[in-house]
Order: sequence, then C-alpha cells, then structure tokens
Amino acid sequence: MEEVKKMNVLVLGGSGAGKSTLIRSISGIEVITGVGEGNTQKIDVYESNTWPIRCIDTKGFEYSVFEQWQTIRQVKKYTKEQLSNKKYSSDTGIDAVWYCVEGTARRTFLHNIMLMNKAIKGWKNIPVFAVITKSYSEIDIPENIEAVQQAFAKSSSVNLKKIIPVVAEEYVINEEVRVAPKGIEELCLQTLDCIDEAKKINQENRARMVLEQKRFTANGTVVGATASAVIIGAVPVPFPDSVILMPLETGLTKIIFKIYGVDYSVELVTAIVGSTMITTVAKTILKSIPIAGAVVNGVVAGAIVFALGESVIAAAEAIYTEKLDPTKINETVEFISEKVKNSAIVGATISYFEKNADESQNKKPKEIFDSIVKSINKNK
Ligand SMILES: Nc1nc2c(ncn2[C@@H]2O[C@H](COP(=O)(O)OP(=O)(O)OP(=O)(O)O)[C@@H](O)[C@H]2O)c(=O)[nH]1
Ligand SMILES: [Mg+2]
Repeated sequence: MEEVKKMNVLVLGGSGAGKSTLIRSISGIEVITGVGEGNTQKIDVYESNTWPIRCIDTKGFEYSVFEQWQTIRQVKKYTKEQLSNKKYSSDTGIDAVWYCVEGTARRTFLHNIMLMNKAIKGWKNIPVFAVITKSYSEIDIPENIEAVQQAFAKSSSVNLKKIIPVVAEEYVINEEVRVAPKGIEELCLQTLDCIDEAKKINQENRARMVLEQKRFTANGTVVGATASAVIIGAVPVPFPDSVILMPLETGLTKIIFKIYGVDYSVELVTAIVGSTMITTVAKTILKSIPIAGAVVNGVVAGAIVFALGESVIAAAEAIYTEKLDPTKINETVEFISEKVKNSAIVGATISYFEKNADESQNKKPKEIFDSIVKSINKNK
C-alpha cells in the first residue's frame, strides 16, 4: 500500500496570535515530538489523525528583538535537522506555512512578515497561507483581508496562496452570544490542495540547502589546504615539482569526496592528483610571471591547490547530482582538468605579479595569496 503523504506545515506568527489554539482545533491532534530548544521554548510537532497534516508549532514572534531572534533560530535549527534526514524522503522538510495574524493587530502585519521571511529564508517559494485568527467579527473580515493583502503586496517574494479567516475555538461574548468555530476545514483543504506543488518545492529547497551546506564545508577545507600549500610550496628551488604537494592534494581530494558522501576509488584520486594537468598549469603560471623565487613558488602552490580544490568540489557536486560518473576515471579527470585550467585564480595570480612584481618581493606569500583570492571574490 502506498503511504499517504503528509504535509508538514510550519505555524508562525505573533505571540498570542492563536497558533497553539489553531493547532489544537484540528481534529485528532497528538504531539509526536519535541524538537529543538530546551523545555519551554521548543518546537513541538503535532500530527493529525484525521488530516494528513503535521503542524510544527513555534514560539510566537515577541516584541523584544532577542526573542524574535530566538524564534528565527529555532526554525533554522529545525531546518538543519530536517536536512540531515534522508535525501529523498517526501516526508521531511517544510511544505507550507500557516502565517497567523490576529485580526485586531493590523499594525504589526508588515513587521511580522519580515520576521517570517527571515525564519524561512532557505525555504524559497514555499506556499504560505495567511490565517486571520480570532476572526470573531464578521464585519471586520473584509477589512482584515484587505490589510493582510496589502502587507503581503509589499513583500513580493512570498508565495501567498490564500488568506483565510478562522475562529479556532468557540468564542463566548455573553450568555446568549457565542461565535462558532469556522475556517478550519477550509484551511486544511486549501493547504492539502497544493500538496504536489508544495512537496516539489520542499524537495528542491532541501536539495539546494544540502548542496549549499556541503559547498560551504568543502570551501572551508580548501581554504585550509591552500594555506598549507603556500607554506609547503615556498621553497627557493625552481618550481616545486608538484610531487611535494601531492600528499596535501590527495588528502584534500578525499576529504571533499567524503563531504559530498560520494563513492570514489583510490585509482580515481591517484589519477586526479597525478594528472599532468596540474604541473602544466603550474608551469603556465610560472612562465607568465616575470620574477622567480620562494615567494612566487609559495603563491603558485597555493593557487594550484585552490584551483584543484574548487575543481574537485565541482566534480563532487556533479557526481552527487548524478551528472558525472566517478567510475569513469578519464572522464572525471578530464572534467577536473578543464575546471583547473579555467580557474579564475590562474589569471588572477599572473595578473597580480605582472602588476606588483617589485613590491611582491617584500611580502609574505600568504599575504599575496590572500589578496589574490580577495580580488577574485570581488569580481564574482
Ligand atoms: N475563544 C477563542 N480563543 C482563542 C482563539 N484563538 C486564540 N485564542 C486565545 O488567545 C490566547 C492565545 O492563544 P495561543 O493559541 O496560546 O496563542 P499562540 O499564538 O500559540 O501564542 P504563543 O505560543 O505565545 O506564541 C489564548 O488565551 C487562547 O485561548 C479562538 O479561536 N477562540
Ligand atoms: Mg503557542
């Protein structure tokens, strides 16, 4: 039997807006987990046995900046936990947002939308349902909808699906007058209506965030390795035969593949690191530099390792997304060679020494290398 897909709905909004009341009003609700922060401030997940909906209750946006930041941090932490889940499970992540605003609190709409955008930053294009809570007064409803619409109109990046006025729990005005609950079914139905779109967006978001995280970690490793390369390479003999950099390059290549969790063979790593392309590129750079010596050698070693690292990251990413097959060793080495040859650092290194040949003699290789990296980051 095919498993029924559930929608994971993040419930956000101002403090006291009625998020928890709304969640409780959905039939068959039970708490399944408490994730995130300590006892009082944690994110709670509620699962409905009636609707295929899982509600993620958050701490409301308070007036104090510190507490607003806490809510945002909670959601980010929850996001991170979701990313560490299985890659293609359709069950994890966040599919939609119920953004709760109290009908009577119009002035805070715009500010809270900004906070919402911060909290769900990685979840681009996620379907958002604006829930106008405590919609006790029928007369106020059209005006409230208009106010919410206007607030969202100023934030064009939000994928707003629908604005739904809700009364989650009966509201007693006096012995004779009571306002009956309303809007819950509509909210659930409208949310489930966009399940296919929502799951697709969720999966794209998770895939993108996972890649961004891997790239970030891998970039950090490359930065560390290049710093070592600059030191190792700074020897006063004609160019460091790439042999002296080989252990570093081997380690770097393996770590990057590990960060991406891709399968690689020892043969592949040996082929990449032993490829003549690395020495060729190093020689090309050196030929174009008008001076020679330990400083130049150190900088060039850094540039080579940097170019290799960036190129291996590109390859690991292509392997991870199944665009490149690591068992095809020649193809993979070719892919990396092309990237190394075209790496921005090659041109930037040459151009640095062309412009600053004289001053460079008095500088430390690390200092020069850092300014070259900075110049290419600026051009990006
Ligand atoms: N009668 C009635 N009371 C409501 C309704 N929605 C919210 N309330 C009341 O409003 C107050 C705040 O509601 P909560 O659901 O705790 O609000 P919250 O958004 O979860 O607040 P935080 O957890 O502090 O962020 C409570 O006293 C609720 O009983 C509703 O639909 N009907
Ligand atoms: Mg609450």
